[in-house]
Amino acid sequence: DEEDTRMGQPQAQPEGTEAGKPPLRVGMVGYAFMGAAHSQGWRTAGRVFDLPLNPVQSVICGRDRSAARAAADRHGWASVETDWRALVERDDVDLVDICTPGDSHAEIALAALAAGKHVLCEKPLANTVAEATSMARAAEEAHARGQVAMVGFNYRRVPATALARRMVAEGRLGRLRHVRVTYLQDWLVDPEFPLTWRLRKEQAGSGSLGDLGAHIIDLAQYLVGEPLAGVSALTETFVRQRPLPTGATSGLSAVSAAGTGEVTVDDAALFTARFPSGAIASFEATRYATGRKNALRIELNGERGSLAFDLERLNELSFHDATEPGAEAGFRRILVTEPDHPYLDAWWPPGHGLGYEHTFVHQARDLVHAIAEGRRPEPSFTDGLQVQRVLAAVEESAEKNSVYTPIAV
Ligand code: SOE
Repeated sequence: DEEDTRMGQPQAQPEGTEAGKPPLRVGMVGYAFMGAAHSQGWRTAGRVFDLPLNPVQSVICGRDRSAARAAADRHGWASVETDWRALVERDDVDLVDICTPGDSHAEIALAALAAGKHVLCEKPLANTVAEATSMARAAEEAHARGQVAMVGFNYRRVPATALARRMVAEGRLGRLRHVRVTYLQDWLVDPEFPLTWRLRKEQAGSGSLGDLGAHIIDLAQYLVGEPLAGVSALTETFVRQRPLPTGATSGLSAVSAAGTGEVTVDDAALFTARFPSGAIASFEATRYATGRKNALRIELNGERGSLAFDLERLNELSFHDATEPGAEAGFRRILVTEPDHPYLDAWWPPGHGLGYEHTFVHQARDLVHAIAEGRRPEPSFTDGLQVQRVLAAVEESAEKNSVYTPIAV
């Protein structure tokens, strides 16, 4: 497909990223919900943070030209492609940002790495362990050539979760005993909600497990600082037939057409797990938790203290310091809005909180630094592969009536 560049409209340099800094020219594939979120990240990162490279929104790609054109205008992209292969081959693209459903991640990422591009890929990294393995291998080889490949587990970039990681690493909780994690949403409660791509195995890989479970697996492993050793799981699909959608998805949903189709993914996934150091964990991922909107909650209990986080109150972290005198100890709320908290020195005056979209700004910031410094990014494709192995072990355990399933290394 021919390129659709708006001539005579040079992209404005983001404020604070004065000319002179080398550009990082981004090509993004996909323009729906995640495309919009990543666009905000690229547009804002250089305005808020003093970055070593200047992100430039070069080109956005979508199969429907007029929809992609509209997304480009809305979200600030200079040009449009309708074939991702053309985007990947463009000389004015340094980084390919993959915001498509999971069934195209591997093909696009492998082509982008082969073309010498850096890559940011939405979660979960792939739909199968085999795909994720080839992506992680290609990323390692590309790293030796100076390329960087990151997977988009954006909840590591909430200031409160980054602070929690710092506190765990500093030993504030001591030896960990319990990790309790849930990710609860309710957008599938209505049985008339249409059969969008997130409900089809061939596109999404799995259901709540890959969509939400992947986030909490990554976050738990990141906070604890080690990979899971094994899982015992059960999964369930509550509504097996849903109305077929028509037209494009909007947000998470779409307009329903006549007829129904089969839901081929899990609606909910529950599992217990072990960490190698001895901590035990429980996980729950569902899109049927009536009244819970985006309730990613994690609690860590250690010998010296506990931490608790809830994404629905994302500017807060609860901390119980068990080394304090018993009569005064108790959970206290840390308002994670201060300049000495992760990411916050670049934002607003003290006390002014952040939201969901800022995680994508922080993600862009961290990726730009990794590229400029030639560092392996966190989370890398190898980290994404490890999460994929946990997802596969959960499915295997559930098929075998919850038998304990070690995570292959
Ligand atoms: C829908 O469940 C969804 O948008 C996920 O796809 C995202 O990964 C999560 O961050 C928010 O919820």
